[in-house]
Amino acid sequence: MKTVITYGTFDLFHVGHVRLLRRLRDLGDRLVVGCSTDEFNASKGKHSVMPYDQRVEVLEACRYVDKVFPENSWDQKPEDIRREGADIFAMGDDWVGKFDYLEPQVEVVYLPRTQDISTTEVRQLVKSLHTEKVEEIKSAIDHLSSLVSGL
Ligand code: C2G
Repeated sequence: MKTVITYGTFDLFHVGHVRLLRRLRDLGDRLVVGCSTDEFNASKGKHSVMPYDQRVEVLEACRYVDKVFPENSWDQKPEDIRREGADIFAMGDDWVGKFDYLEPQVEVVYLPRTQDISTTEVRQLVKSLHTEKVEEIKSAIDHLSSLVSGL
């Protein structure tokens, strides 16, 4: 039984997350995921749209994921690896080199990220759609008030 361990925020779960988790699961027999808590993200200056409980619920519903546990700090990884009996530590390659210090306790692997999709891009898209909608409403109100003032 080969255990793979990974970490992430997994906010606004998207196809990039799915493809990474599938490839990670294919590296072993069991995939365990450390999900960053809202408090830990706040300490990183990061604020996710989905609260921790919902991000965990989504991860647990993903068939590639066998277990989810909270990530509260940067330095808990060696203890997590020991507790879970992890054989492989793996992340997307935006973290390349950052976790090499975990060898030789565990094999460290970085996988190519999925291009052209990220939580940041999804947030920006939603924001631009929102702004667009607000502009539309504003011009409708302006049009209406000009009609009313012309009566
Ligand atoms: N990812 C990917 N392709 C994307 C977007 C993300 O493969 N298009 C991968 C990232 O490389 C990461 C994982 O999905 O391995 C989760 O990404 P985030 O939720 O952005 O994780 P992050 O906030 O970077 O947290 O202790 C480490 C941190 O918890 C990492």
